[in-house]
Amino acid sequence: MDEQLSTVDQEYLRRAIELGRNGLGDVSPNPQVGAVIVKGGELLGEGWHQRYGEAHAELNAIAACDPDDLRGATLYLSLEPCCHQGQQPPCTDAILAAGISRVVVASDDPSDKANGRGLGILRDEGVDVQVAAGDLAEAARLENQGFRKHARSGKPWVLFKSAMSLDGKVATREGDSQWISDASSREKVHQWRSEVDAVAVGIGTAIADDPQLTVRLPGSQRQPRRIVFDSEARLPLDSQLVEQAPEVELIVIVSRAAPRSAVEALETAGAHVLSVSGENEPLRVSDALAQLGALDRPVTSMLLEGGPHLAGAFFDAGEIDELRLFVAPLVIGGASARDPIEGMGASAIAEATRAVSLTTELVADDVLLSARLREW
Ligand code: AOF
Ligand code: ZN
Repeated sequence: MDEQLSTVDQEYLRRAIELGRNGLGDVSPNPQVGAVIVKGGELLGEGWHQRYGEAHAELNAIAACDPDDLRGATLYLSLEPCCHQGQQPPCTDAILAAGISRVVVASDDPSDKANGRGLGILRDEGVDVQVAAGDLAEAARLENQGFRKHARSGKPWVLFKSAMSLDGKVATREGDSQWISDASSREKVHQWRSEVDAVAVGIGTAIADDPQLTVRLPGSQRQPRRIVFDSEARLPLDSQLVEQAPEVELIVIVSRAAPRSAVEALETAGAHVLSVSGENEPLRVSDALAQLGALDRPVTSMLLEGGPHLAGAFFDAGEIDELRLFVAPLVIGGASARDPIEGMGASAIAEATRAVSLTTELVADDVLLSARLREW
């Protein structure tokens, strides 16, 4: 609950956050933003940022209103308005030109060009500006974790997903893992793939499963970029990942240990190869994430789909931001059967990473555990 904002304000702000969600998957690397305009208790118009490079939420909401009604209206925003000229004009100009007299904002924009500047401009021009705190602010921040981590660290936000048995195994001792989770759990994963910029696996998983890592849901068009962590450039040229590279972008992360001929063959087949450095795997993961975040079209969010070795390197690098674990009603056993996260891990429980939030959900016969390790 927010003490400062009235119940009515909170309701419209919640609506703005909800509208922002419509941009999920389409606005990246921009944030999801929703806007609601109200005057005298009457809803005048709504809008959201629909697609990267196109109009911002504020402009869409303003366009949905009769311009004559806007003077003295209140604008509710899930994210502070921009004040810079980018692909779009500054929203602060549009807000002032419309004569909007009050702006209520749910969350900050941590990028250098924003960071409270837009709110300062509006205040200087006499607009009454209020910023939410508490649950609503958190809900708005959670909507933009990829945008926020990328703005603050230059790296993509990482969601690690895995499916394990009741005894915490992701495969049998022979490496068989198809399928631990229920078909409806696997459909959820396709939904998550459609919501992130990229899907990543390690070379072990790429060779063992020959996955496509594409979204295969009815009506889905947008595909995440596919990333393989493959130090020695061993990804087979006849793998499904490489064969689809001309249609769906494939990025292969190699180290200096990769033979030049293998790198060239992957590039000729249409893959984009990034060479990372660092003396151990966690450092190479960090370098890879920094390079992915610095691309012309940056990767701001990533679904990490395994396997345990790569997940261990991400975890040791401190780069797993959220975990989603399906627990299936199976017991596999076996001392050599693998578990979701390897690497070095913590040496003492006091050093283990405690989740900042944990939720559970039943998906058919599986339990889905969602744990945030960090919030941005
Ligand atoms: C807003 N409202 O709906 C969005 C904002 O290149 P541009 O002009 O589209 O600017 C993109 C930046 O603007 C983006 O990185 C973020 O800081 C902010 N996004 N701001 O006021 C919006 N999408
Ligand atoms: Zn804007």
